[in-house]
Amino acid sequence: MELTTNQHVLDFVKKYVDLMKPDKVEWIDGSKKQLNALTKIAVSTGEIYKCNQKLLPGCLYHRTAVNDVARVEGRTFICSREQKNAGPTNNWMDPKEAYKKLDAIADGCMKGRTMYIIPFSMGKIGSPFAKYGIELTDSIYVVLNMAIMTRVSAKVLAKLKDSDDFVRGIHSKVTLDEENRYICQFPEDNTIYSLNSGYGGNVLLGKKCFALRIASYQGWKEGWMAEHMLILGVQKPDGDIKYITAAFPSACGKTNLAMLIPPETYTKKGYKVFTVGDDIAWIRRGKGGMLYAVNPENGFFGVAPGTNEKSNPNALATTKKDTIFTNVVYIPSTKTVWWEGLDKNPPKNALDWKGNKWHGGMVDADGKPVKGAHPNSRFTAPAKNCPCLSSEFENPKGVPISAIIFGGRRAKAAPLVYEARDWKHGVFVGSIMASETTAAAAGAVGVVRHDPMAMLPFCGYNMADYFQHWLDMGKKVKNKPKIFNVNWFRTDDEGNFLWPGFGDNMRVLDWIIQRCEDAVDAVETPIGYMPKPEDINLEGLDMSVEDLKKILDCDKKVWLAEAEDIENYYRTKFGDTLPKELYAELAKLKKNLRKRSM
Ligand code: GTP
Ligand code: SPV
Ligand code: MN
Repeated sequence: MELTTNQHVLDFVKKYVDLMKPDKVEWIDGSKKQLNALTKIAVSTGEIYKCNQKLLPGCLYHRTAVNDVARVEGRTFICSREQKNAGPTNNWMDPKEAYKKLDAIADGCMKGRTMYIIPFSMGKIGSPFAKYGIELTDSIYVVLNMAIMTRVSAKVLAKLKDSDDFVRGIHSKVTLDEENRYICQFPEDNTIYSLNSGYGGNVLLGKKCFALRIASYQGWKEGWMAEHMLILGVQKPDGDIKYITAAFPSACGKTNLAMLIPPETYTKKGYKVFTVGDDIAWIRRGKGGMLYAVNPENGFFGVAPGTNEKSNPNALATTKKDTIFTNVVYIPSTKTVWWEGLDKNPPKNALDWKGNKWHGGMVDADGKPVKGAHPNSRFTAPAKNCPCLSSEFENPKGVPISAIIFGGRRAKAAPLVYEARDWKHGVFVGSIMASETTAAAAGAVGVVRHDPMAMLPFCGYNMADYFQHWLDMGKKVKNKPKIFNVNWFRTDDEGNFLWPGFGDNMRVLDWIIQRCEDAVDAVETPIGYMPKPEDINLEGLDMSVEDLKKILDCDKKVWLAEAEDIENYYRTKFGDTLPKELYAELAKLKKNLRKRSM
């Protein structure tokens, strides 16, 4: 039954029913009863396996197609009317051509299938931050994931009333043909069109496509920001909570930092960390001349490999019920799951992420280890399962931000932490972010590339305008967050990490908070303010101040080469379109690096 009389919604649905020609149409109200019935169907067709309901109540298992395991940046397009509005860092297609191409692929693609109509909200329904969407899909897996990751409910349609202000999401698996896979965003039409994929970021349209690509465009037009950032709160022994957001590229540690458990030297003093979000932050100006952030999502779509009782016990606990596991190892005898880095007891008789027989210690014909879980295998878990979920998670006004952190995966160059001198310099620091690529996107892994603000794959408009928007926001905000850069991934020449990371990142957050409170001094270096090594708390850690100094360095030769690379990046990518302030910051960096006294 139709859940609305909104003519815009009905027209939208009709248009794609006529095109895609499903046998059946089903409106999703998000009720447990309906989701259970859909799960039953998906189990009967083998799309989904039910896990052991005693050990993992409500948990499900799914494998995607082997050629469909990550975001596909090469096939992701911003279809703005003018190419210059997609900018130099995005793939662009003319919207008319794009619709024509996609409609041709989609023609009749749902014959023999059911179209599910999912009304969903990004952000708490009815809150000032909330934005609504309708996703059409032929995948039960998508329906079940959206019901965890977003707020799926008929209430969305009630709130929408007869308004046209909703994002239109169109998805079909079609035939999962890689050659015809397209993830297209039409920012001027509030529309997302995704064909021939069944993998997370390509098909859970509320996430990257809407909450970042479309929302970043909306934020630019409406004076707010949509960022690829986690949000966490650090509660100090006196009870005061400081909120921090952090932008790291995909698979570079957001979920881990957001759910961090502080080392004992902190917990015994009474420090606690609370999670508001692990991937996306929508940021607006608010009370007290500050920036406020909300997490528009309702769940976590986290990287499974490496998640364990030691690295991230909170994430692990979050996945113990009502969770969907994708592309991890499945153990038929116990109906449980496993992934590399979960524990030291890999199963003896299991199925790998491709569905092939697999056992721990398996090697291929060349003697190389065969992984059981895909490196980008994921869990989809409800936020409310998270033991350290912030009490402010649903606060419609968001949380006030004291600090913004940028960071990437850099084996060399970038120090453990440094602070920008001011907002403008901070925007520069974000704009020069570079990071090694990961398995979260199809393509080579471990290649350093520029990824400004961790938004390279997610900015829905011209990145030069995005930089200007950042600069403009700074001008409008009185009590601006301080901006920092971190790097947990420095290695020695053998490739070993030089910083313990994970929970011990609290030691860096501690310094950051002290800087926000003017409670600690810093050393001025050519790239910004750095901690005095003795100001990073190393208590309980097997690390000397000498070791720490190795990752709290600013090697001028390395940074001069870095500056050349930034100059080249700026000039060849952006040329004259780049805000002049950023060229001025680059000139300042070069000048500082040539100064003897610094
Ligand atoms: P997306 O969901 O793709 O946006 O990823 P994310 O940024 O949330 O990354 P996540 O926290 O899932 O971490 C990705 C990988 O980085 C995992 O394999 C972690 O084990 C590893 N990792 C996270 N934090 C640290 C750290 O502090 N040090 C080291 N060495 N590895 C880390
Ligand atoms: C990322 O790649 O940054 C993710 C996973 O968070 S996906 O939803 O696939 O984009
Ligand atoms: Mn992400």
